[in-house]
Amino acid sequence: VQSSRLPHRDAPPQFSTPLCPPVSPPPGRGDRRRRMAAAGAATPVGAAPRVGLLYDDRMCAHATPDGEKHPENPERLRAIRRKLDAEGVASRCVDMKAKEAKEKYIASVHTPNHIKLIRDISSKEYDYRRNKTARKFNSIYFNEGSSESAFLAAGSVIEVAEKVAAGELSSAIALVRPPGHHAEHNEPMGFCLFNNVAIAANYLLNERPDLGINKILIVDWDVHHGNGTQKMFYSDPRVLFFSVHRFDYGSFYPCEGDASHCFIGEGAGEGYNINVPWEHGKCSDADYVAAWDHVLLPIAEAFDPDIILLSAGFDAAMGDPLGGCCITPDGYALLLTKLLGFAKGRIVMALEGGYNLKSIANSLCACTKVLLGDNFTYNSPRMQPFESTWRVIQMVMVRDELKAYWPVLSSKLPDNVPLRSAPSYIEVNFIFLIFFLVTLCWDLLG
Ligand code: X5A
Ligand code: ZN
Repeated sequence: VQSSRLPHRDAPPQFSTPLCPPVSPPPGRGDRRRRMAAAGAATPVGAAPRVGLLYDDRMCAHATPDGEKHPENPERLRAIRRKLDAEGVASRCVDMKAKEAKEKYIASVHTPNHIKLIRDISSKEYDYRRNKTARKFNSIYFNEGSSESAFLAAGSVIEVAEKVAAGELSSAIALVRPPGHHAEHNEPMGFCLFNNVAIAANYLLNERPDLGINKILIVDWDVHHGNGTQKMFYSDPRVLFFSVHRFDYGSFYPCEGDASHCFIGEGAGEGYNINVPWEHGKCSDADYVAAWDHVLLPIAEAFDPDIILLSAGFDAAMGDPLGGCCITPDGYALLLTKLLGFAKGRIVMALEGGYNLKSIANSLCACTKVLLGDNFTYNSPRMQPFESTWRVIQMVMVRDELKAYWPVLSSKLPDNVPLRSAPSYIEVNFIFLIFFLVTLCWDLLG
């Protein structure tokens, strides 16, 4: 059982969890806290954090054209909003409304053609070829509401990021859809039309030098790889992109090799792209906490970001129909708590995926309470990280290719960690494979 106290007021959240013996905490975290107070953090000592909560019904307009069932549907936003209202947390936040993104801000990330397509796709003239156009892309639908929703989603993340960067809010949550992290320079993809988080990051860095944001950490905990975001900042050392996702040796969506740990950035951005690719599903709080304690947090400490943008998909949550992982609401709360020790707690959460209405509502509620500074106790369900997680963490990235950039990663991993073997469905598949080969031989011989 670990008690995580109010990150804004008390000591920083504990660095480790009993799930997974950590590397020794990097030095100077106490100092950071003091530096933070001295530098005038957004939240004065003792004051309640101001948490922005952006919800806007207009982002429910994007829906499948003929009401076909789809996991990425408007009920997602409504389910979250209902839960936050019912728990009394919405009223404790600063209410924010969506704003359409200006095209010039989107243009830093997407091509003129892409922007024109998303602008025009909902117009009357497009009525007869909207579905045909959608089919040209990978996992995309459009309706008459898509344009407005897409511009609002991008504009909303800009809006909250600006307020957090300016210190008007301590942190913020943008409940946006369509999601963004799969959207590429010149194409919508994977339920995403504009790359909302990439657009906001670009806005802070290039349009608002007055806000003093020079280094941005993007954490993408959506169960899918943030392929679009990775590409946008691949050679940019001002943005450290960290994505943890199912990879399954390249067979998990978006099924591209660039989700592997080998992709560490290029040119000036070399070392500033970090992928933690799971080998299979069923990953739990323990696996994510291990990735946090041994990879993300030491690097975040060294990078020392001015703000954190969180691509907050909740499709790695327990019960998600697409993700097949099992992070609990408390697990998300713990992961978020651990991030609050950086960037003076300036965190902007932007919704990405997450398709089980109950899971996303509960998870977001737990996260909102963390940002509001509520105490919570992480009751370890006594789960252990997978052996594969340990492999991914050490072999992977870090210990070899990345440690040239992040010397902090050279510290030795503990060798006495209790681990569990791969989930049973992998063994079951293996048995089927043997069975298939035996019958095949049987057929060939007989
Ligand atoms: C944002 C997100 C998932 C796309 C899956 C397509 N997209 N099969 O979670
Ligand atoms: Zn996803």
